[in-house]
Amino acid sequence: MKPLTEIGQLAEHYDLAVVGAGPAGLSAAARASELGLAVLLVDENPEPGGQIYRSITTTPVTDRAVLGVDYWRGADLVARLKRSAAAYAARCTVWSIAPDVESDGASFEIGLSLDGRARLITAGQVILATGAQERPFPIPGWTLPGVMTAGAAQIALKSSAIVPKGRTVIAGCGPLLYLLAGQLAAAGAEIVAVLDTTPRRNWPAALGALPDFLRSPYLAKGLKLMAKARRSLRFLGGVTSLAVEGSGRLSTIRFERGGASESIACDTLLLHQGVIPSVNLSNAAGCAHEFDTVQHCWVPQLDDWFASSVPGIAIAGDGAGIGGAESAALRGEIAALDSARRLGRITIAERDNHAAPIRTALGRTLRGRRFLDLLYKPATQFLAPIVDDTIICRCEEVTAGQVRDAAKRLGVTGPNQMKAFLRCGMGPCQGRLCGPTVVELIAETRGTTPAEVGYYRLRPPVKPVTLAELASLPQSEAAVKAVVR
Ligand SMILES: Cc1cc2nc3c(=O)[nH]c(=O)nc-3n(C[C@H](O)[C@@H](O)[C@H](O)COP(=O)(O)OP(=O)(O)OC[C@H]3O[C@@H](n4cnc5c(N)ncnc54)[C@H](O)[C@@H]3O)c2cc1C
Repeated sequence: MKPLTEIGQLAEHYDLAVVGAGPAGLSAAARASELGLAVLLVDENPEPGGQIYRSITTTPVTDRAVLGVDYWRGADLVARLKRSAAAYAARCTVWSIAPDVESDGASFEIGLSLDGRARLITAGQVILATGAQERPFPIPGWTLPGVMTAGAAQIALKSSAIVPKGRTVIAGCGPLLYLLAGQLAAAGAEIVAVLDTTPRRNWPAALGALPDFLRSPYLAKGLKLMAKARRSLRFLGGVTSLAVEGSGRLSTIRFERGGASESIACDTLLLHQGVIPSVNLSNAAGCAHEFDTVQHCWVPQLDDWFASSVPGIAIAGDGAGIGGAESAALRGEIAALDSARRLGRITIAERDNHAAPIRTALGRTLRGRRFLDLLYKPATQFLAPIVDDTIICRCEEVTAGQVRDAAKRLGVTGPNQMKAFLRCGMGPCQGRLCGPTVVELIAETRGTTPAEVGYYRLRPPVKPVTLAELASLPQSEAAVKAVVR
């Protein structure tokens, strides 16, 4: 591996640029490099590992039992990258991907930012391995200090061995809820309750997918995780509403279950409602997306090789649809094989031969996933918050009531038009936090589906980049066009 610490060290051109150094990106970069491609792997984090293996090379959490065996498996992926010849730029953010006008569409122009300096480079192929984000979970009062996402608490734990302060409540649903609760408790957090919002009515739909789940690797892992968490923590199921109370900061979480109202005094509330693919970069790069009704989220349209609708851009890992870390790594390898084939480095037959055993393993890792997706589909009232005052766009402070009003009274039919009326999706996060909720609220108000409503049309830069950085870009014709675009 060739570590790059300054933007000037990047080459002008790579055969393949891989965005994201989680399991998908690490595997894709290593495999492509092993096949002889000139590879650049970039990630905005200081260390490789992505979400699951975050800080694997530097974490101060040395007790292996705290983060669990799955976490430490990431070391093998990083070691494979280190053995490869791939270039790796940490703390490097990709803010744009567009066809390179000077190469007549034969390569992509990629906008990068590292240490306050921007740069445009080109790459013949691109693999987006940008992973997942937690599903937005707006409830009344969720913007008060003391409330954060469970994933954010996990980031603090993995990267800095920090656990939440005081009496801590975790609320939400999804398989990761058990993992996160278990990890934080093992690390010494005082978890006073886990409020499970999994809708009981999901069970009939999920039961149809149970046979595959019973034959899947998820079963043993999931049961072990649940048994451990339930044995040591106070789980309250059937929670149907949540609201944060406190003056200037969280002091109480109020919730309903079984038709009765209850409350718990706490210092920290961690929210988690599953994860969804991060689609901002793929969306801004022009890749077509569709609404997956089982995972209930937007996913890119891909072929069997994870190639998107934009020739030359593939999307691997959880960014292609939630499948977990093992499947992310396998999907990264398959996408890398196809990139090598597209660049003419291997034949179709070689690609197919290399991919066959990986596909078998991929089928095994994904078996049982459908059961989890159906069981942990969030309740409607958490997807489209009922209480009108609930802030859904934190950047622009737009409420659920404002979106409903615009959809009903002003006849706004889609999220792009909603931007013009309310500015939701126009702040620094560029819709990452409000997008899914805005779509749900419009669909609910207009009596239609998220698929009908559509999603934000995003534009580069997809991540904040300063004007000074843009202004300092070399003034080639392509650079001027990149800024003007
Ligand atoms: C907060 C959180 C915590 C999770 N924890 C776990 C866990 O403990 N166990 C588990 O099984 N699953 C976990 N998951 C699910 C999960 O993401 C894994 O299935 C796995 O990490 C997916 O791998 P990936 O390679 O697809 O993406 P990721 O591991 O998410 O890696 C994506 C990488 O892309 C980088 N990136 C994204 N956009 C850009 C950009 N524009 N420029 C530069 N870099 C960029 C990110 O910094 C990140 O490192 C978690 C998900 C989230 C959101």
